[in-house]
Parts: sequence; structure tokens; C-alpha cells
Amino acid sequence: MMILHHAWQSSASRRVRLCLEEKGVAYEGHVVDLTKLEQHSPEYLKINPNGVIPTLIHDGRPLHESGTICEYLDELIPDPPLRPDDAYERAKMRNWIRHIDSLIGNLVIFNWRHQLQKVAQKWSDEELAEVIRKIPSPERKEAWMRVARRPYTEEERDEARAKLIGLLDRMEAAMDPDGWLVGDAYSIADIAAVPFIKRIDEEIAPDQMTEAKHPRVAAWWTAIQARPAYGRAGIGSFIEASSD
Ligand SMILES: N[C@@H](CCC(=O)N[C@@H](CS)C(=O)NCC(=O)O)C(=O)O
Repeated sequence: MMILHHAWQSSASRRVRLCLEEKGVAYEGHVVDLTKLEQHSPEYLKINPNGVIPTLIHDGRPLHESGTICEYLDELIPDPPLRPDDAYERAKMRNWIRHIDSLIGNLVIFNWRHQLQKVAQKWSDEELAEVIRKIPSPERKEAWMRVARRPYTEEERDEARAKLIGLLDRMEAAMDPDGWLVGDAYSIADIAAVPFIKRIDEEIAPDQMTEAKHPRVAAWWTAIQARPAYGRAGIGSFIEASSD
């Protein structure tokens, strides 16, 4: 029995849903409402000490970190494979996941403007202090503090956008035409990139997702969106879903 604690708009949750759909695994979804800070509740922290989503519960045992969860699912359900056979290629896959994970702060700058900032700006100083007290990581304390009181500036968004375009450049350089990030098959490295590319294409830098600027990434993105598992994973518009 698989239970996924997730949110439809969460990038890390989207990775795990993509993986589950590729594997054709049935799971029970529990939506965690980030605007209500359910991710920082004492009950949730018992299953995910980082106070973030997603968390997968398999036969009663919780697992956090989307990249780790995807690898776990691939070990558990080998067909269809989502990791290369070759150890070197698998190591490269992990480095992609690690690199993309390191860029999450840049995505937060864009994503949190939509729903979370609107909620956070309404908190009193006392409410904000209470929220911050419950957050386990210093980085996320800072992120919540920022959206509540010192929203990210245009300059910071430009810097974040440039770093995310850097991801497109790196992907473009790594891929063969009509290829995948690692080896010759779709893998968890590609899955790790999907939620980032979705947001880049939708809002952050759509002009970069063209045949002229990043032809291999553009073809890769078309191929990914045509996958039946992508259609089933609920990777909808971030902006439309927000209560802007
Ligand atoms: N490295 C983690 C990142 C998880 C993460 O940042 N989750 C976000 C949603 S995409 C979250 O729960 N944010 C709420 C918060 O920080 O309070 C993973 O890949 O699972």
C-alpha cells in the first residue's frame, strides 16, 4: 500500500507522481495544504522531519526526498526501468538530481509569489513568529520570512532566472538531438528536471524554450509532454491553479 503526501503544484511532489505514473502504481494521495502550513505540523514532522512535501508511505514506512523516493520506487518496481543499467550512467543521473535540487531556491522565488506570499503577508508579527518557530530548516525559515515581509525583488528574480536558464544551457550541452539527459533512455534525471522546465516554460523564461535558443531541450520537452504518464501525473498550470 502506497500513500503519497503531496500537493498538485509542488515541484518535488510532481517528480514522485511522474515516477508512480510511469510505473503504473496505484497510490492513495493525501493533499497537504501548504497555505495552512500542514507541512510543519507535529504529526507531519513525524513522517518528514524536514517539514516539506512529498512524503511516500509504503507499507507504513515513511520516506522523504523526491529523488530518493524515485530511486526507491525504481528498485521496488523495476519495470519499466527509470535508471540506467550502467553504474557510471547511474552516477551521472544522481549528479543531475543533486544539481537540479541545488537550484530549488531559484524556483521558490517565482513559485511562492503566487499563493504562499499572499497568505503570508496577512500574518501579524506574532503569527509569523509562530510559523517561523515551527519550521525545521534555516533556509525555509528565511524563505517564509522573505515572502511575509520582504518579498523578493525584481533584481533577485532576474538573478534566479539567469541561474535557471543556466540549467537549460547545461541540459542542452548534455543531450544528443532527440536524446535524454543520461544514456539513451528516459530516467529519473529527466523526471527531476520536468517540474523546473514546466515553470520555466510557463512563466520564468518561455522565450528560452524555443528551437532557436535550446533546440534539444525544446524537443525533449515536447517528447516528455507526449508521454501518457505525464498526462496522468497532473502537472497542470501553476498560475491558473493559484488563487491570484
Ligand atoms: N529536496 C526536497 C524538497 C522538497 C520541497 O522543497 N518541497 C516544497 C514543495 S515543492 C515544500 O514542501 N515547501 C513548503 C515549505 O517549505 O514550507 C525534495 O526533493 O523532496
